[in-house]
Amino acid sequence: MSSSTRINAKTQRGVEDLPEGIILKGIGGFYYVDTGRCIYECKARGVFRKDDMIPLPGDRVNISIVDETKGIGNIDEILARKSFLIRPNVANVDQAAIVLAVRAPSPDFMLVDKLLIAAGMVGIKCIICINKIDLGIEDEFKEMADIYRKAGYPVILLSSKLNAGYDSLKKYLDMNITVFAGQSGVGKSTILNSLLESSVMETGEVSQKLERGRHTTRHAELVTLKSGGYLVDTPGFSSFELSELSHSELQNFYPEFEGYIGKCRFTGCSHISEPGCRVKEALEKGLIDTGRYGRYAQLYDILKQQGQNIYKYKKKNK
Ligand SMILES: Nc1nc2c(ncn2[C@@H]2O[C@H](COP(=O)(O)OP(=O)(O)OP(=O)(O)O)[C@@H](O)[C@H]2O)c(=O)[nH]1
Ligand SMILES: [Mg+2]
Ligand SMILES: [Zn+2]
Repeated sequence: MSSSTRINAKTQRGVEDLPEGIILKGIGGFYYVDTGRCIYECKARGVFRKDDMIPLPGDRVNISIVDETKGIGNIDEILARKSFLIRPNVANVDQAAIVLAVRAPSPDFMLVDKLLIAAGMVGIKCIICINKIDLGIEDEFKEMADIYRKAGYPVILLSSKLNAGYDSLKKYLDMNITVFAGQSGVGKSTILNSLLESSVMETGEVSQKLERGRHTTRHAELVTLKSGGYLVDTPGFSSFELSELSHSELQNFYPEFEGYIGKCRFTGCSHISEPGCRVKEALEKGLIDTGRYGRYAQLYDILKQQGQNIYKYKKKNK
């Protein structure tokens, strides 16, 4: 940020205007707000506290400028949120890029499916990134891509080693806030660095070297793409549990079931063992991926059990 950009902002807008911006990150009570012309270090006024509203990265805000040359301001208003995520704690996320690797680590499809469901539950669209295609043979990663293409998700094949796929990925990122999620080591931070053409994110090689005795406080942070759009890196998951989802709702988060739901012989069909099930018919015809279906059935059982445990717990503690 140069002082000339700040002066520009001042002369073209006038200091009395309330410029609108987006919070990139918050650290120690300061929020860094990008107005498109420069980044202001802002404090949040007490007004949000009564509403229990804590400013989050991704929040659209109105600021007033305290010192134009130093780039200091105040957040006066948080504009209505479209959405907010708890992990990472970011507002207004448009989409999730769910990353898996062809190998190293070998793909955890259950984790991918759970992340797709979790994103679906908060109304965030998803794209699937299959990374490290340099480590696999074509048949292998095409098969992986098919699983998710068949389910209706856009799939992008990537490799940092081959510098492949980034142009296709960029088309999905403009003008959006995209969160990168997935297993540890699949290459999320490497992808962000390639997109940003710099080493902003810490990747596997670096972190291994610094592992011992290191304290990293991970703040969710929006990083800006030159073409517009913001990216959020997240630390990898080793496990991930779905909560607050009932077994009967699970079906709604499988886009490939959509055309069949409500058309089975039995109302309230679970698509597990009932006769006359349209989902199972589609599965037998090969229209629905067997692996995805198998994991649906597995998750259905888990959620049903979870629901029963909650019910028992509530009854006991009445
Ligand atoms: N062969 C190959 N290696 C890759 C590719 N992308 C990333 N890697 C390597 O995979 C390792 C992990 O990459 P990261 O970018 O740190 O993975 P991450 O998903 O951010 O991992 P966490 O931060 O732990 O969740 C590093 O050693 C990268 O160099 C790729 O396309 N091909
Ligand atoms: Mg990382
Ligand atoms: Zn059915």
